[in-house]
Amino acid sequence: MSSKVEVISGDITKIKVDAIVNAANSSLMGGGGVDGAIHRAGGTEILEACRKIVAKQGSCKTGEAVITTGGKLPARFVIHTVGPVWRNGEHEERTKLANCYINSLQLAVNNQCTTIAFPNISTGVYGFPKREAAAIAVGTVSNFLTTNHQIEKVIFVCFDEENFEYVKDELSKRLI
Ligand code: AR6
Repeated sequence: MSSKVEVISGDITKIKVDAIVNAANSSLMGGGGVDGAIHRAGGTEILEACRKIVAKQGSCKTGEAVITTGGKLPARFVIHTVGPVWRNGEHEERTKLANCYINSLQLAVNNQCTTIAFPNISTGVYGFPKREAAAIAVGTVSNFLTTNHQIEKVIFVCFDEENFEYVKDELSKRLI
């Protein structure tokens, strides 16, 4: 699996993959952080698609994921997932964060994607401790790739140095 997963520093809106993942909120109506950046760069088509999804199925629950067009982004699709707000670690935050990665990957597979990029879900305003989030992200993606062979490339796109170092550490542990 090692060569299939990489970590880079950068802005996820610039990445040309089949799908980029958005750290959204359950309203799917946009927000700050990476969510704001994706909607700004991708244009109104993404929000329109989100509105249709909400009209049909209601809001997106924590740990779940939905897919829309990538609009003007280089990525074909945006997968919107809702990470958990960190409270004290006793509200199933870890399981819910892992579900974000699993459900996003499964949705990518269902839509014939082979390449996908993730931001560090929940580690911004949602306050999930970054080191632990990195371990969950890398562990969950690695497990998924052992049983699914359609995904050829997973890129962790880290906006801040701390997340980059933690994800890099977690990946290097798995290369030994
Ligand atoms: N590319 C990649 N990563 C980014 C970018 C970018 N352009 N911009 C920020 N990040 P956050 P959350 C990183 O707060 O914690 C929104 O308002 C950032 O450094 O975007 O899941 C939503 O609408 C951090 O490591 O998402 C929700 O209400 C990571 O993205 C809420 O924030 C996640 O930070 C979700 O909170």
